[in-house]
Amino acid sequence: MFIENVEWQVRQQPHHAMLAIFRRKTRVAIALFLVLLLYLLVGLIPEHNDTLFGFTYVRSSYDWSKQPFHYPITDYTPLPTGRPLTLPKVQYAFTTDTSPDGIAREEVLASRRAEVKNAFVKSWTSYRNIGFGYDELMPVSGKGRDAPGFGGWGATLVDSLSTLWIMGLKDEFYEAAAAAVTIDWARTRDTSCNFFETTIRHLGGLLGAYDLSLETALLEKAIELGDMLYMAYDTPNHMPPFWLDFSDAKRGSQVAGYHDPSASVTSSSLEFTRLAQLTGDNKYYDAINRVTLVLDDWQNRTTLPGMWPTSFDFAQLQLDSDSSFTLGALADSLYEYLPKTYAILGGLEPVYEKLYRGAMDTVIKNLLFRPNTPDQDDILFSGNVYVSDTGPHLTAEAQHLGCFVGGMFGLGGKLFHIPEHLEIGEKITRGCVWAYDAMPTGIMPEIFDLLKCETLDPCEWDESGWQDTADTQLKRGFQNARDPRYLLRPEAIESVFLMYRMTGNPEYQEMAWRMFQAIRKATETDLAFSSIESVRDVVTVKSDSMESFWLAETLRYFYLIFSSPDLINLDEYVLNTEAHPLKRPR
Ligand code: DMJ
Repeated sequence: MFIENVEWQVRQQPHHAMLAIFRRKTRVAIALFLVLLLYLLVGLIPEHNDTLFGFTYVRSSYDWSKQPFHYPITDYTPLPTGRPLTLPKVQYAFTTDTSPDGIAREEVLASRRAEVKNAFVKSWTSYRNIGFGYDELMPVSGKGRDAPGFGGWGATLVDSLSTLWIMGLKDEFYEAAAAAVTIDWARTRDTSCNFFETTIRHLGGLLGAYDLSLETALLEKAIELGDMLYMAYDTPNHMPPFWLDFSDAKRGSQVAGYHDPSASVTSSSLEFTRLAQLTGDNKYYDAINRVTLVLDDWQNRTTLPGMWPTSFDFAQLQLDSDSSFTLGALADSLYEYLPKTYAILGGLEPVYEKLYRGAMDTVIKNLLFRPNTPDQDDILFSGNVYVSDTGPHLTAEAQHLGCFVGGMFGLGGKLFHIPEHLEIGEKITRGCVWAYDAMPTGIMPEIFDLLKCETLDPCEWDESGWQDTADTQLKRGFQNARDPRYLLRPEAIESVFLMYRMTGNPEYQEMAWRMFQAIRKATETDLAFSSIESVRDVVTVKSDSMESFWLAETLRYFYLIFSSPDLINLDEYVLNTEAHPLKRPR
């Protein structure tokens, strides 16, 4: 049997071998077929797609992360390490009032919240139906338009994401997010983009929406954009320009500007720090840290030590001849980002406290003024200083853009234990509300001049001085309303909201309600809300413009002030200058 079997095996061997070869070939053929099938299937999917958490995420057609710097950086400064410090609480310790009065109050707030939400839904729905994908809706003519320097990437779409989430409009949020994660940053008619605006609105918008929803595709889209914006630092001295020119960035021929607004080239620290924290990639932090080192180096070498001039010569990295100083237009968020960057770094980088304290000491001594008013109102404004050979000269000009200063002083006061700053912040915030109440529409003008007291203390009303110099159609104390427009800006309600959250004083909610009703009445159109030509005319002329910050900031702050203090708790989030909530480290 054994022998027979051996024989049989011997006889069968060629046949077995052939069968084995045949089986192997079949297996190889099947494997090849499967590989081919997979290849064909993958080929059917557009090259750069990825499906993440239900979104069809589409990669941009140009990958900036693959492009090496022409001015390479070898030693990245890493994010500060260690346990985040336990920083002082920013928010007032609110308690829930379950008494009948407390319940009645909650009903009032709920109805105000609903009215703000209605205004948002009206604006969003018109944008969605008419302007979707454009940067902005034109709220009178009912068209979409792209804004110069905004790339046509849908500024309103991206800027609105976190408000949609906060207001609980989840279906709308997911629809908008699904569109946002398909944006192709390489598809634009523009040859360059505004580095500052794209950072605060688009990058801030995506990061804020990610921090709220944790949808990974939003972070992926933010990283793509972050990699593009990071190219702005590929200049000979690694200082960013105002415009990120795409061809120059690819060619390696970028240089920073000789006379750029100081805020534009310094206000990326929050967004880039958050990006570094979320990705673990220190290159983003290194970039903004280089700018911070320059701020530190320059702070006490300017003509108004403590502050930085309104324009920067980053090309030659030298303090230029500009001797004008303001917390308003062109410079604003440079200062705003000092305490905020301190907070997002968990207090682990002390330079931001040092810069803030140094700057605000100078502001208090030189820029703040008390307006001369018949009622001796206990309010303050921040003006502009020009330094000549004879020293600093203060102009008592107030700007709507400068109304964020109240909130900034409050935040600095809380984070750095400076009670005087919280008081100053309250007075500045009340100043802006006073200016709202002073106008026939109930809205503060874009820019105006005031009669001022000599010091920050109350002073006697000077009727004849005012009569001689002022436009006497205006409320006493105003010299003029040099730029009488209202552009749907947020800064006044921003500070009112922050003050409410920091002090717990419900008076701020009443101020906010007055402001909201005035703005709604003066700016509403059939489709949405529009900038107006003059806050002095009760019958308003609409200028057919609705910038994305109306949905991102103005309405968000109005909504939040009437909401539970736990919604975007300021001890958990820090808001970028476009009001996008970024998670603070614990
Ligand atoms: C917004 O884009 C930001 O708040 C920025 O810091 C200043 N300008 C507008 C709002 O007025």
